[in-house]
Amino acid sequence: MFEDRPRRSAEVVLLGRSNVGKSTLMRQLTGRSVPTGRRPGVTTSPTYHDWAEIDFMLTDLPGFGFMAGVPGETRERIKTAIVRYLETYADAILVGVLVLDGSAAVEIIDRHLNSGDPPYVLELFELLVDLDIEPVIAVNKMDKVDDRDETLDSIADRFGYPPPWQQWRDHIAPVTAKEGRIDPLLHALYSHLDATGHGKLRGALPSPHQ
Ligand SMILES: Nc1nc2c(ncn2[C@@H]2O[C@H](COP(=O)(O)OP(=O)(O)OP(=O)(O)O)[C@@H](O)[C@H]2O)c(=O)[nH]1
Ligand SMILES: [Mg+2]
Repeated sequence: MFEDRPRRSAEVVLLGRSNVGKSTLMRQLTGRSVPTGRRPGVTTSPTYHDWAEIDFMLTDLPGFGFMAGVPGETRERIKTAIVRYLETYADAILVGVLVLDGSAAVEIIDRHLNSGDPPYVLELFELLVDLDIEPVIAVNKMDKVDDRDETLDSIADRFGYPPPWQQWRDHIAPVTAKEGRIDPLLHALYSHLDATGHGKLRGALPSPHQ
């Protein structure tokens, strides 16, 4: 399934439910055009964005969760593929960016928790931690969120980071990918690249505006 993965030893992956804005974020991070808003769930393999001149790539993993018209069996296959991908390439993956839709995430997580069904984003988050992949929760679509701090505190809490969320800026990054407002994510990525001895890879990513 992953035969076309470029042989790179440093990688950042984007993962998250379908339609949260992973591909939009990818476009902002690479400056390249990436198809967005496509019919979800059709592609079950990752999209790689490789920087030819350096040993680094950014990977857009398939979206998971409910997708209109996609059978449960396909959704299960995608989940399994994501887990296998992370396990197989954990040594190369420096950061796992878990992308959430800030206007919907708390409700979705709580609905699952209340029905006794572990939310898949929390399971994935724990898998990243177990595999020693630094997790960054990119809370996207902040343009649609009115109660910013309350929402971010709730998200922090659900992922086990005691509020206030501002204490966890290396792990919680509010963004509006559609408008190119991604500085908090860039700062979080930079700090993890630096901490893992890959500070030179900063140059592959855009510069923050401030
Ligand atoms: N309001 C708002 N909409 C956004 C933002 N970022 C992305 N979107 C929209 O969300 C929709 C889905 O974006 P994609 O980037 O295709 O989402 P995805 O996570 O790649 O979806 P899959 O490929 O299906 O997993 C598109 O209509 C985007 O324009 C944002 O910051 N704010
Ligand atoms: Mg996409």
